[in-house]
This record gives sequence, C-alpha cells and structure tokens, in this order.
Amino acid sequence: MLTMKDIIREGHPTLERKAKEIQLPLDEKTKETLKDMRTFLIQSQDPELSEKYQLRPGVGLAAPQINLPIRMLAIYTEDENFETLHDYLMVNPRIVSHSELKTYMPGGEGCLSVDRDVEGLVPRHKKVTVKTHLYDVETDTLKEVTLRLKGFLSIVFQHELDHLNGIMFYDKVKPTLEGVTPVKFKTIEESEEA
Ligand code: K2U
Ligand code: NI
Repeated sequence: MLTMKDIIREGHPTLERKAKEIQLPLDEKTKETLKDMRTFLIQSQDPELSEKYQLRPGVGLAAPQINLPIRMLAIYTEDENFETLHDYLMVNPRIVSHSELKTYMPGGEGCLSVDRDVEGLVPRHKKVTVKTHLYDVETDTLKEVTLRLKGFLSIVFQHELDHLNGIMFYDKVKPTLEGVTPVKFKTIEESEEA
C-alpha cells in the first residue's frame, strides 16, 4: 500500500518534469499502481486508517507524486454539494475546452507534496471538458470518455493535471482574485436537508 513515504516533496525533480504519455493497453503493473493510488485516497479520507497509517487527507493524486513521470491520476471525492462521489482513474487526460469564467478554493490550495502552508489564491477554470481514458477497477476495463467537470471537481482535476505538466499550485498563487467567485461548499447540515 502507498503511504506518505512514497510521496515525493517539493524540490524533487520529478515534480518539475512533464510526464510521458502512457502506451496502451495498460500493463498489469500500471493497473496495480492505479489501484494503489485510489486506495491511498480512500484510506486517507478514513479517520481510523489515516490515523493508523499517518496519511494526509487527499482527494487527488498524480503519478509524478509517487515518482512516476507518466500521465495518470486518481480522483476520489464528493462534489461541493456532497451530492455525487467522483471516482476516477484517468490515463492520458487532456482538457479539450474550458470556460472563460474562473473560480478558486476559498482558502487557497495545499498539496500532498508540499509540507508548508502557502498563502494566496489559485485561479482555475470554472468548468473544463476533459477527454481521457478511464480505468475501471471493478471490470478491469479502460474506456475513452469525455467528462464535463465544474466547481470543486474542476479545481481538483486542474491541480492534478498540473502535476502531469510539472506545475505546482504555488507557481500560480495570486494575493487576490478580484471579480472571481470562489467555490461555495455546502455545510453538512445543508447537505442533509431533504
Ligand atoms: O495533488 C495533491 O497534492 C492532492 C491535493 C489536491 C488538491 C489540492 C487543492 C485543491 C484541490 C485538490 C490534496 O487533495 S490537498 C488536500 C485536500 C483535501 C480536501 C480538499 C481539498 C484539498
Ligand atoms: Ni498536489
């Protein structure tokens, strides 16, 4: 299983390189790595397991963060309304279009590969249309899809895609973002209302 010792930290050269396209079909080793990345995110969000294995909570993880400069990433999170679970293992993802409007995380961003707080806001496309191959763990199948992501999911995806291009969130921080609306997260109470 993956733990924090498998995650490389800022300054490591792999985090600053452009990752390479993955040749298809996926080999077994790559499939196992994708499964491990997904398991890491699931365990990192479990109070007991994250405590037991000392995992920082994560909603996304890109292969370069475990020192694999190849174009794949995992996302495992609910959206900002706590309505839908988004569970993606993306291979060779690319943005094919995006909104002009921007958004941002109200408190700024963090990163599993960055062991410090970084002040500032990161402008992100409010909506992105993504073409990617998705690996399905249950059926051991890979299919090419088009995903339309918005809000928090759009931010998470762009943060992870940046890792595939050697870009860190602190390369993009701004002190303020005038005229840009941040993602609004529902409170747990709001999400539990009928
Ligand atoms: O790539 C990573 O380091 C994983 C980040 C992804 C991320 C950072 C900022 C904004 C969105 C996604 C970790 O998930 S940071 C921890 C986290 C946890 C819950 C919500 C937002 C960030
Ligand atoms: Ni990161």
